[in-house]
Amino acid sequence: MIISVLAVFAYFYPDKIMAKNAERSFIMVKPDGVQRGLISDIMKRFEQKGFKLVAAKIMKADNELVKQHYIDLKDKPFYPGLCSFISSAPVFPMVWEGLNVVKTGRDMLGETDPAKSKPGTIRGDYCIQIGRNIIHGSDSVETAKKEIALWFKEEELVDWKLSGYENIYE
Ligand code: IDP
Ligand code: MG
Repeated sequence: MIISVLAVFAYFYPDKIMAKNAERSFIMVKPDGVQRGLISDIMKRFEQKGFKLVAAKIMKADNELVKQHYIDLKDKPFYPGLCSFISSAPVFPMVWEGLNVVKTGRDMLGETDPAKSKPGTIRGDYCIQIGRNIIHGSDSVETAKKEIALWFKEEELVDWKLSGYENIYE
C-alpha cells in the first residue's frame, strides 16, 4: 500500500523525488588529511557509495574564511587553534550530492573524536586525535547550504547527470 502511494506520488511529482536525491553536503579534507595523502581514498568512498561529485578544489583558506566556517564554535577554547590549523596549509573542499547525503556523510566520517569512531568510518580508520581528525562534513541540510555558499561560487557547482543513476536509485 505504502509502495503504491509512493509510486503514484513519484509519477505525479517526479521533481520532489529528484529534489530529495539532489540533497547536497559540504565535505572537506582538512590540512592533516591532505598532507597524509588521503584525498583520493576519501573521494573514492563517496564515489563508490553512489554519491555524485558536484564540486572540488585544492586551496589554501585564509583565516577569515575558516573563522566564519567555524563561527558557531567561537566561544570554545580550541577555536583559535582550530582556525589557525585549518588555514595553515591546503584543504580540499568538495560538494557531494545524493539521497540523505548529509546524514550518511556524517555516518561515513564517524564521530568527532576519532577514538570514539568505529573502524570502517573515515575517522575510525585514519586518525587518532580530535584536533587532527582529517575531515569535515556538514551536520544538517541547512548548514550544508551555508557552507557550500561560503566555500564555492555558484559557477563552480557542476550540474550533470550521473549515467549510472538508474542503478543507484529505484
Ligand atoms: P565535527 O567536525 O564532527 O562537526 P564539531 O563539534 O563541529 O565537530 O567541531 C569542529 C572541529 O573542531 C572538529 O572536527 C575538531 O577538529 C575540532 N574540535 C572539536 N572539539 C575539539 C576539542 O575538544 N579539542 C580540539 N579540537 C576540537
Ligand atoms: Mg561540526
